[in-house]
Amino acid sequence: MRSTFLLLATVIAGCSSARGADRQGQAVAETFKEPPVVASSAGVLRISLTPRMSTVTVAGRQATLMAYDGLYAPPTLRVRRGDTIRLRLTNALNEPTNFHAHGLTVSPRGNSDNIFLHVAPGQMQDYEIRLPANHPPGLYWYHPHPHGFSDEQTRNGMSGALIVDGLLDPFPTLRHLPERLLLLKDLQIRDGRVAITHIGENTIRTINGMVNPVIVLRPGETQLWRIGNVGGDLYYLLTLDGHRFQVVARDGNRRARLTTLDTLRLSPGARVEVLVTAGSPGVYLLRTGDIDTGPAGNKYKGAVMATVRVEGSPVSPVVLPPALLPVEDLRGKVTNRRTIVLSESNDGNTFFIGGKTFDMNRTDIRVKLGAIEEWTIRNEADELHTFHIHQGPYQLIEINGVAQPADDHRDIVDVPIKGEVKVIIPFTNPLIVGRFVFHCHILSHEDKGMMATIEVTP
Ligand SMILES: [Cu+2]
Repeated sequence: MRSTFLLLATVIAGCSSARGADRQGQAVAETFKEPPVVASSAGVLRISLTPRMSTVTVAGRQATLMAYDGLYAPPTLRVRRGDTIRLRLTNALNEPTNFHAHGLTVSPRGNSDNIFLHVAPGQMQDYEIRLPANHPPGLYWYHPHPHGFSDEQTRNGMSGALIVDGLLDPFPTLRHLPERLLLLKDLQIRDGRVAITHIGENTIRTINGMVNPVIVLRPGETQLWRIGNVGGDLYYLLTLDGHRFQVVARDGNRRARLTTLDTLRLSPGARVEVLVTAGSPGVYLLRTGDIDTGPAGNKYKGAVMATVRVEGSPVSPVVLPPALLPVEDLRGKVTNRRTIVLSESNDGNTFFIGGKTFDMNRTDIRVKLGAIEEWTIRNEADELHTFHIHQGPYQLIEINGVAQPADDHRDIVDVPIKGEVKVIIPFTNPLIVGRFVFHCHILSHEDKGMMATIEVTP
């Protein structure tokens, strides 16, 4: 019990003060920093990752957890369009793992972004993931995807960023803006390990592995913040006191225009890239709000995520472009329609798509390359689920019958309780021929069955 109270005290101290006098360690109120970067060179990104049990310090507490190379915030992979990622994954865990590049439009076959490939304990696997020359630039991420282990490994901290460079390149006034990466990850520590605990209680929420880091901007300065929810199961509802966000991209896909929002909602797995323009000198808190995912879901309290200090000499404002670049509208191009039903057992322990739990040997949907399909995703449960499909984004066209603006594509959407969304998925890129999956990105749901297979044939 005592350790639980100490943990709470640590978190509260971290939340209440930017420079917080934390008795237990230095993780609270650190100066903002980002994970190490491994960038491509001459078109190739080479990296080795070794997931293993590691003892790390998070929020001033030691925890023994599964981590890539002992890092709770593992390297950011930074590539350009057309590059190849050559990854050597050495599994030093005592359970299977693998590597998934979330959101990338790349091949699902062989040793590319193939989640059916499992790497057994003690085994090594070389991956080769080729990005097409026209791949959308933006924030993607990587995490393990072996069915039954995805949630646990991701919640332990096995997730990092994958940035395809060039998001702001077409816009002369924006392309040299300073940028920051904010990876949101939650942790529940019990007895020095990551607990499989009820979401909410004793949850430590981190940015790049830090609790309440201090981010400094100059008055009037505009920065590009790339924000990703790379945890397993939690939602974030971000606000920054006295400021608004101008959304450039969602899930690594640039929008047709900047949209100003007070609140950024990040479902598990979602990313958003925003411009933040600092106001007058002062201290402002970046907060996440209270979340309620429904009667059969979870409720958890908000928290302070970071402290933003605006100080120093003012910067003259950036001229924002009136529009970004056009985004393809897939409405009117649909070749086929389907309905996908998400549901769960009454005890909340088994999760279904189309009434079935996941079977990697069963092919649930077959699609011919070239198809553009409209899927109605219906949620019959008493809690939120999300819809994510591998090998590329889709266009969201309706939420509960309400038409949505055709100004972005994305790869994560919430499906309302007892409600539905309509999306249009293009199966048009020859690269995605093969078998892959779609699933709820609340990873505990995915591991308990809410995933299905799809095969795109030539
Ligand atoms: Cu779900």
